Parts: sequence; structure tokens; C-alpha cells
Amino acid sequence: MSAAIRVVALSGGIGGAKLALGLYRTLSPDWLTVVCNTGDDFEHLGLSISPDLDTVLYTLAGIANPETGWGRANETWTFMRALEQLGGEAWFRLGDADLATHVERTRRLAAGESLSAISDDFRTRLAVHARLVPMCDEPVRTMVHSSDGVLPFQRYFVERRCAPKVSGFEFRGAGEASLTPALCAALESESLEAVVICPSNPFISIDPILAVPGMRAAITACRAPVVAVAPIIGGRALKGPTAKMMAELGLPTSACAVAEHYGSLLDGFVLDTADAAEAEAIEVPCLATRTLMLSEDDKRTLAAEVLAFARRIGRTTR
Ligand code: FO1
Repeated sequence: MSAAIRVVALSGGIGGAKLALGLYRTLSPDWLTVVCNTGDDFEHLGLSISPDLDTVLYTLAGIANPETGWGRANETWTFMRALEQLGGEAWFRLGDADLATHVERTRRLAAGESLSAISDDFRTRLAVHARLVPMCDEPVRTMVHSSDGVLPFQRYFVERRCAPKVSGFEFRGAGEASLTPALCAALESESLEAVVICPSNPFISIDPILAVPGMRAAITACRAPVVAVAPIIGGRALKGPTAKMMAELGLPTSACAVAEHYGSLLDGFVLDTADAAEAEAIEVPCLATRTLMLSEDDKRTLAAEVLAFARRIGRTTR
């Protein structure tokens, strides 16, 4: 199974999915394994919701909502309107077609299937040839320590629109989680050429993945270079609360601070040309290029550049 794996990408939702799509379109599709954050997962309306897995699944399947980046394209909202009318919880929007994903995942989890098995089946049914693996099969829940108290991730992110000031994060359940066979196989692959940390939020999208016991060690032990792409351009995050969080955590809102956050995990770092001057202060080799991904071409070009850079720098002794 692991024979063809050349690239492992670590991803959160929307920002990470863009580069994952670029990698998917650049490589032979079955060369790619995307490891998705499941710290954002939660139980809502009796359903098991896995937002980042679904965002990557829909994006690679070409059925993601282009306006929001999450949910499905051409969605209808009959269920949500009816729920609202009955006074139900409407702060987290589940479209009619998207609902099918959550209902089916919930049924299969209750029947004893693992999240890995369900995700693999969903991606096969939606004709996605890359492997899509959750960071683990056990429930891990990101809790946000904030000026409004300790909040479950989606309450902070969607309901309160990231307004509370953050002071830290907790990945509840991570201590009991373990690496899945699919993930181990991907990272141990003899053909692995690069591990790419997508331009996702380091604190709430990538750190939960790295919090799974054994994950850092497995990444460090793999034969390929590890390259991260900065989610910050010119001191700002294009989407989402990365820059706001960094400021609230007392960090500079810079690409350099992101590289420092990943520290010795990295063999190389990709930052935007706007931040090229920061490369001098970064301890690993850097590639300064355009990291803004607006078009399909941007995604493919950045993916190809990241892979060429990884090949060029190779693996340092970690
Ligand atoms: N994000 C929102 O801002 N509002 C929503 O109502 C919302 C619903 C939603 C439903 C399914 C799904 O897979 C994702 C959804 N998201 C929504 C996105 C999600 O909350 C975040 O983007 C991620 O958790 C952060 O990566």
C-alpha cells in the first residue's frame, strides 16, 4: 500500500486544502497522502462533524463551495431553515448535501468503523485518488483558552467568530491517541520525497496533528525533508485568525515566528517574497516565492516549487 507514496502533506482546513489541491494536481494523484487535523471535530445535533477532513475531501473532489471554502458547492439550505424555524441551533451551518456526509459518518462510527476507514471509503466514492487520513482515530478536541474562558474550538471559531483573546490551546484526548497504520505506512514509505506542512494555522491546525503521541518522532525519523509553507504574508494571515492569535500569544506576526514555532522539525521553510528579508534570521534553508494562492495555477505553481525546493535541500540530520 505504501509503495507509491511520495508526498505527505499535513493540513488543516481551507488554507491547507489549497496547497493540498496544488500537490494533488501536480503529482500523480496516488502519490499524495494528506494528513488532516481532527482537533476541530465535534458532535453537533447528534452528528459527528469533521470539518477539516471534509474541506480537504470536497476540495480534492472538486465539489467544495468556492465562496466559503468549507461545505459543498451548489448547496441548498432547506434543513437549516427548517431547524431555525423550530428554534434549533443554527450557529453552525450544515447544508443539505453536506448533511449526508455527517449522517453517514455518524452511522458508521456508531457501527464500529474507524474514522480512517470511513474517510478512506468516502474519498474513494468521491473519486479522490490521494489518500486522506485523519491524524488519529481517537477523538481529540481542541479547547481554546480565551478571555471568555475555555471554549470548545467551533464555539470559539464559528459562534464567537474568533473574537475572544486567546492565551493558549489544549488538545483534549491527544494523550490517548495513537498513530494509525495508514499514517505510519505513509511516513515510513521508502519512496517518500517530501513532508509538506501546508500554510495552515500552526497553533490550531498543525499543532493538534503534532500532539498525537509518536507523530513528531515518526516525522523526524522519515527519510524525506520536512518543508513548511508560511501562512503569513507581510505580517498578515490571508484568511482566518493566525495573525490575531500570534499577537495575542505575544509573538511577532511574522513568517520567521512561524518557522521558529516549528523549530527543529523543519529542513526547509517557504515564505512569501514580501517577507524574503526574514530568511536571514531563519535557521533552515528558505525559499522566497509567491505564496498567495488565488487561482488553480497559483496552487499548482506553489506546489511544484515546494517539491523542487524539498528535492534540492534534501534531508538534514535531525
Ligand atoms: N465555518 C463557519 O465559519 N461557519 C459555519 O457555519 C461553518 C459550518 C461548517 C459546516 C461543515 C464543515 O465541514 C465546516 C464548516 N465550517 C463553518 C468551517 C469550519 O468551522 C472551519 O473552517 C474549520 O474548522 C477550521 O479549519
